[in-house]
Amino acid sequence: MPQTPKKSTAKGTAKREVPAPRDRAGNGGETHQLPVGDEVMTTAQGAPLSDGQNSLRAGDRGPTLLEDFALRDKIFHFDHERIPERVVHARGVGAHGYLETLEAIPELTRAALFQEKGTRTEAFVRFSTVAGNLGSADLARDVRGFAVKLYTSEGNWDLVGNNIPVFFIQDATKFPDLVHSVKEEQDRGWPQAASAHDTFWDFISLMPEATHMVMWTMSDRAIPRSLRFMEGFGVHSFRLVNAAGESRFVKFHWKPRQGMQSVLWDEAVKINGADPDFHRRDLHAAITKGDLPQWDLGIQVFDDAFADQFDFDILDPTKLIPEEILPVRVIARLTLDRVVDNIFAETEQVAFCTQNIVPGIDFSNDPLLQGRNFSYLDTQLSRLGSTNFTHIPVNAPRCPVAHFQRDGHMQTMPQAGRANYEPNSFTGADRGPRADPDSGFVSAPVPESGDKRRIRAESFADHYSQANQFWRSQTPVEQEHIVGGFAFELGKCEIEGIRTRMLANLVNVDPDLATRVATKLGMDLPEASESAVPPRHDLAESPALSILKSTPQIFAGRKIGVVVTDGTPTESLAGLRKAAEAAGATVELIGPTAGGVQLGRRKVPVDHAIAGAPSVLFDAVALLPSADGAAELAKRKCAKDFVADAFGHQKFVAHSSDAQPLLTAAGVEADGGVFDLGDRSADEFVDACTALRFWERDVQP
Ligand code: HDE
Repeated sequence: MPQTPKKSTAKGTAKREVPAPRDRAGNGGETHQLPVGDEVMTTAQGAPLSDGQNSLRAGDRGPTLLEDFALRDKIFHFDHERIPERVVHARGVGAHGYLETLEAIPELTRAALFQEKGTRTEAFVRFSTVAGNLGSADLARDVRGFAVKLYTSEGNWDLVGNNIPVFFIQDATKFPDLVHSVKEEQDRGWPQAASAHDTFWDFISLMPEATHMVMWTMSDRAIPRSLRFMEGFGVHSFRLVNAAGESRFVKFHWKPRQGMQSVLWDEAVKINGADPDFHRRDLHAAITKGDLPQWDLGIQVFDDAFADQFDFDILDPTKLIPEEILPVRVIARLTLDRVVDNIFAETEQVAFCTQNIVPGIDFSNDPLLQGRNFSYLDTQLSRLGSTNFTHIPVNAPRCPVAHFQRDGHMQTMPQAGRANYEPNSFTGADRGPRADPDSGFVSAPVPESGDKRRIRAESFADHYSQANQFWRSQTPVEQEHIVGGFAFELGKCEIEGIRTRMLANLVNVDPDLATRVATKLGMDLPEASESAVPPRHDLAESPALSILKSTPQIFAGRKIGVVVTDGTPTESLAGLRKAAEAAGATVELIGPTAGGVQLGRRKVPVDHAIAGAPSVLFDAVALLPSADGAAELAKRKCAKDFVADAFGHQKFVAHSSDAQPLLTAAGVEADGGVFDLGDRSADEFVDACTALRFWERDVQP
């Protein structure tokens, strides 16, 4: 039966407050924000609606009327809800925060945000995976984007970086080829969010300059445990310019104050199934509960003399400058303190552009950076559909904006005054703005000369030496993971010639690495491929390149999954919770079902049912079932997998003596990483967890 229109229950006569429009400088603009709460529903034009459930029709069962402007208004907007997703970095998560200057550096830069200690600059950050589509899973083996928009008092500065300090290619013209090769293959549409396929490794094996970067992407850096636990890098050399016009080169680093941590590949695969939103959920949870993620902003500053004597070309984005040679100086701290209200309006519409810099910061001649500067504006036009994307609140500068740019799609600033050009002879409000040689942006006066040619500098020719340095700087555990990464990915290549060619390149990186990958692939080791310059294997090791060597021992921000059942002793649970909280970690309860457990006389809610919460979602686990509960769980595959995986993934495991049947059913034999809480305290367990994994456990994947 059709519904007869009901009387609206909303307060139809409530007076609606109309917020102030955006001013000339781009500030305000709250008209963009629909009020939230007990408001009268309206059309996009603001007309109040009396019925949100039924369209307008002639008679109870008659045709819908063309004059139903409310239906048309709603469906029209819905039909156009989607915009093109980003061609790369489509899947991302954003958050608001601020950058606080810890050290003023006026001698290095005139950038307004670095003139005084304590200056706070509003920030928006978007983390992303590169290859996957918008709906792909978070734990893809991939580079993570680390894009930071800083709304400085002299314009927006976008530091559009990654969590890996080098890049695959040296010249922007190769970027479309690189991206085509890694994305789904055009004749079949797969794989999604994965580099483990023929076209990617075909391209990489033919482009030796990519070898250094794939050492990183096959390492644990490409499967971070949390976006909070990874570093960020500006990658290119930029310039800092001071008030006297003197400039120096600079590389930017983001160092997570939470330490670094990654997952194992087997965990990544399972997390993607159990919780494809693992990273975005983790970031959201940390910020909303006040465990605010922070990164130190560090700089490596150097002059031409350093650049000239350095072993590699500082303009080559496939190279880094080891921190042991040029230490990172911390100058500011980034804090993320607010999740977005609306994913589309903020995370999706945020438009990062590498050419967004401010007085005091400048570009270098890195050919990749120069190409990027050309590309990002373009992509925003095709994604956001208008040159006026700077009016969208997440993109709008927080400082005054004054220019003679006019009109275009979705112009939202009613620009006043008579003149829309300059020079003009008007005065006062009709005159409009003028450029100012003293306070305006001045490019660093770097002399340039040379013949116009399509050429790759000889100083860019060494593709293997830093790859070897990266390899030798890793711990044996990390080296084994790299071998596993290559073997998995190349094992997915159907064309044998591609595998062989890649192995031949790896011989140049390190014969031991190549041999181990070949063994895992069951292939013979080929001769080394031809190399433009002889690879060096004598560069000093750089501990900063290893996660395990350089990360602080810290368990704060991590999560312990605690298995409980009816009858779990409340004192052991309370003891564990106390120890975890003292370390800044969280405890989540996992019950046999989602319905909670009976502890004494209380029914206690749980966070997860064990069938839906595999141990890969936690950093360490504790098994505190009652004796009956353990016997029941020991019969269930999900519970046995929970324990066996935690052990196999080299996690710290705590258990009560009642839990023994479950450990036995899972095939776990106690070692130094397994804590019987009958013998050892919860504090000892949590203290051990600061090592994050019990790497001594010998587990064959
Ligand atoms: Fe990007 N890149 N990129 N890129 N990139 C984009 O811009 C491009 C490169 C990076 O969260 C696109 O808005 C070219 C290096 C991040 O919104 C596009 C080249 C680094 C993000 C684009 C590069 C990055 C992007 C796609 C080689 C690390 C996500 C959507 C010359 C230093 C930003 C968009 C966000 C996004 C082009 C290489 C980082 C198409 C042509 C090197 C973090 O414009």
